[in-house]
Amino acid sequence: MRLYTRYRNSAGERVRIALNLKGLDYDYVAVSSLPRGAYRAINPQGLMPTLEVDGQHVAQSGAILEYLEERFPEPSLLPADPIDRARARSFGAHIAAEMHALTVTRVRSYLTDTVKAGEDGLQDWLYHWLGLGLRALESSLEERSVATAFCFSEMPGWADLHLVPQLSICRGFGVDLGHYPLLVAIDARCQAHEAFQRAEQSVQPDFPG
Ligand SMILES: N[C@@H](CCC(=O)N[C@@H](CS)C(=O)NCC(=O)O)C(=O)O
Repeated sequence: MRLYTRYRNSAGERVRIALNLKGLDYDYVAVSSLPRGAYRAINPQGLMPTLEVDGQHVAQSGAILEYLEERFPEPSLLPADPIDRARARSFGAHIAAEMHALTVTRVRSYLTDTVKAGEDGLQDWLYHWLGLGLRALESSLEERSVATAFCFSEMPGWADLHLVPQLSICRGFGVDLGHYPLLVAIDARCQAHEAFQRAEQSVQPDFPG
């Protein structure tokens, strides 16, 4: 398998963590190393990551994660209990669709360059959507019937691999994470885990310097 990504690619980091948790080898292809226009031919959506399997390309981290889970079911990224599985998927979807998608580079650029939102407007936008998302995620952990070490299991998985890259983004934007003790504690546990460490930005081959 080949993963088209770049070091700073939150959605790609989710997939890198999943590949590591499942113990799967893959070739890392830095999209910045490709000739101009080549990536669009691989992924018409133009967004990173893309997984290549036997010459076939799959875009969107959610679809890639589903593929990996179906093709390589063990170890599973999802908890055993069906409700916990649904909660883990819901947690991941909230990050991917309700937080990350509203704050990615192209959305921020559109706000500043086209909508002329200005720096304050952009800050309001980011803090509003990220704050709303973080509060929802923290509440969903508070409501668990069992306080597991990771989001919905004693092992890191689907929800956790979405959480860690998203908290890194929040820190990058200067969001105060002090109100979210459960999220921060789980993030710290994940960061001690090798699968997360090997997926982290600064150890990717295209990380500058
Ligand atoms: N929903 C997509 C999001 C993909 C996405 O927005 N990726 C960003 C980076 S995290 C991207 O490729 N941006 C285009 C760019 O930076 O040139 C997924 O989960 O794969």
